[in-house]
Amino acid sequence: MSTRYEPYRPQFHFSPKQGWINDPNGLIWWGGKYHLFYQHYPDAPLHGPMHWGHAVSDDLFHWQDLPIALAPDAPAAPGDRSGIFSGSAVDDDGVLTLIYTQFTDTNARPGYPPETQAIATSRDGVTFVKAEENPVIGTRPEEATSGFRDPKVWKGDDGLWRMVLGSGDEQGGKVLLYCSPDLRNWEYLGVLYRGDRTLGTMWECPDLFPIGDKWALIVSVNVDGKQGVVWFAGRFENERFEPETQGWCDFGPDFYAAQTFQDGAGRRILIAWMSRWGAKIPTAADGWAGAMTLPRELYLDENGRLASRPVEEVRTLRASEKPALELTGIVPKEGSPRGSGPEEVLLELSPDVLGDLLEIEVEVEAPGDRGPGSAFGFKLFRSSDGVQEVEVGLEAAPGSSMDKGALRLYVDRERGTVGDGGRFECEMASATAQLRLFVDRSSVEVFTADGSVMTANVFPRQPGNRGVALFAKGEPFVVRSLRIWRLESPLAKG
Ligand code: DQQ
Repeated sequence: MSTRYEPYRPQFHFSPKQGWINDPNGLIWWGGKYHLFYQHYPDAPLHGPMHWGHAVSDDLFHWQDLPIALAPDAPAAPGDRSGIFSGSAVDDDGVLTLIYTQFTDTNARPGYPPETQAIATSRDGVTFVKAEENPVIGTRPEEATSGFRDPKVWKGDDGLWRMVLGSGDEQGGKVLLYCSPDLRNWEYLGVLYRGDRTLGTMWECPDLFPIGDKWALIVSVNVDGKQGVVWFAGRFENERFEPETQGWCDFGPDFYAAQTFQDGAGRRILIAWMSRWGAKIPTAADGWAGAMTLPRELYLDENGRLASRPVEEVRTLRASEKPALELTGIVPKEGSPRGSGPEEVLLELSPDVLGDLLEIEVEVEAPGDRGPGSAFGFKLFRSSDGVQEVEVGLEAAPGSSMDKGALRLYVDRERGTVGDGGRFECEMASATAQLRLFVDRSSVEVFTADGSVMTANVFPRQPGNRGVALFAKGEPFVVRSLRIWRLESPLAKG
């Protein structure tokens, strides 16, 4: 770790010491440890010839860097961008096996297929050897015109390996399905599931997994400038997937290329790249770019929707069991303004007291009809004069009430970041809003009690912009409880 002060360096999110990272790859619980591989270009904070970086952890928060697991072959010509694209990991009878897309830069290597599937193996979980049989899938099916990448592999109940691959054509995204007895000989079983143009024409990083009594499929989509991860939950029968419900895995701007795995305790855990293509990345000036989201545990809610909550281990980051701040029953003053009354800052918290790594838990009620412009929430990354800040709030559409389900969660970072601005929203489903916010040096993740999430990077304009304030405007909200914990940095502990 550089000894230089890096104001944006995430403390409890994984980030590279130097160079670029994007998609998480090869997530697996293996040899008694969590393994995180990731798309990596070690030489500069930009997407160059891709490698797989590698780190391990006992608890999903304290990561130990290991040597690069997979590196591109020697360049065939100057500027050759060929490299190792995304993929997954399995335990093949004690052999840790990585399955990835070999991306070939056809300018440097004319005549080669641009994307083939390959494998590499390791017995010690540190050193990997590319298989002699590569590529294990050398040609794409004719119907897959827009891409052929990002293999996710698992073992079926019948003992055969299955692989999903991302693809598409001008009509929409597609997920292709393959089957193999030995990870080396693959049979194409056809299109598992396809979408229409409303979700883009190329689906990246597909993942299909059982959850509850259903199967879920997630895909990363890029449509009209919006990038994100869509989930479908439904049935997987006769090598085809039939969705019953559908939604977004995260409503924030910085969440892409998610991958899941099942850990030793049987949990289905998801990690995503906490950024997106084309993002403004001010940390590049410090020589690094990109971070991973908090690990999230997935579950199906009572309506058959795929929902997320932070993994339990996040609680071990709390600096003390008792919150640094605990308030209950903040009720509005008699005669609080109705309708679009002025904004009131209810509480101003100094970073000198709270520090800059926070978990905030709040339970709010919005009784009765809401006036227009009513909102409640937090101002984060706030400058001492309150001019620069990021708002995380709950707002009500006119005439709505919480039990009509018309409250909206929003993150507005327009005035608080040197990165990309923007305002992002998600509808709340529950009658009483419970939120859990995690604030790291350059991100905020908001989890709702009904399983939605919003993830946003924030690169504060000044390093000292770390204030937190509670605000309300318009129709009164009742704060049933507010608890704030200081979090300890896993980096400080090494
Ligand atoms: N990132 C990888 C691809 C994948 C894309 C390249 C998604 O394998 O499709 O770095 O972010």
